[in-house]
Amino acid sequence: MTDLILTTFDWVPEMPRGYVRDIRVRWGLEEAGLPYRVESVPFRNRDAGHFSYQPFGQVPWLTDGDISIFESGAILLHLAERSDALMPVDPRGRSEVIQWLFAALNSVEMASLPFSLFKFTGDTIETPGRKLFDQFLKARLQHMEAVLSRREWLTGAFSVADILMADVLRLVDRFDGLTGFPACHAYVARATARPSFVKAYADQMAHFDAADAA
Ligand SMILES: N[C@@H](CCC(=O)N[C@@H](CS)C(=O)NCC(=O)O)C(=O)O
Repeated sequence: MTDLILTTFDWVPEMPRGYVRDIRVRWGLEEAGLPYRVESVPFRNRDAGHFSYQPFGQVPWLTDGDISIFESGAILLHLAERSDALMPVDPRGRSEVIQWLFAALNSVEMASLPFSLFKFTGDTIETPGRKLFDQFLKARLQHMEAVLSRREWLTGAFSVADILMADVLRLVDRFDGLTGFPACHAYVARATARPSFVKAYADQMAHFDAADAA
């Protein structure tokens, strides 16, 4: 029996499948070769037990023995402490990974979420607010385009920062938001071609397919 347990929903609608954030954790666990198992909580009826692990009633969370962690970024940092396949051990390398991990979540995902949510809901109504959100995202993508046109990975080697940045950009790409940003698009393609991502994606899809079949 392994100590690492990843918890995700038992079922989600078709639309988010392949993009539920447990994929970030699965991907990291696969890159690091750490053994783990997956447990489920109900998507429809979220009880107090669920909120005691994830105060927003969301997924994922990870338990490692008697430690329980929510927030995909925090979970990946926790795993990175256990494997240099996810973060180098030298102080400079570590701080580079940590800064890019926060950049993925706080500078890029923060700008991309409104765009993705509009796309998810199928809302196409042009409003001044919507235009502002689109411009905000484009500005962030322009800066990422400049960065990614000069390097293969965000830091010296593939790391948890790439898992987060690639996953954030992957959702933008799903809705054709990377048109005009070829380096960002190529980065997503490069990252998601990694065997660990391919397995993580297949496992998430199989998890939700199994729920349909049950
Ligand atoms: N910042 C959180 C976000 C978690 C999150 O948005 N989870 C989604 C699944 S991808 C969720 O649980 N959605 C259901 C809800 O918000 O009610 C993280 O990165 O872990």
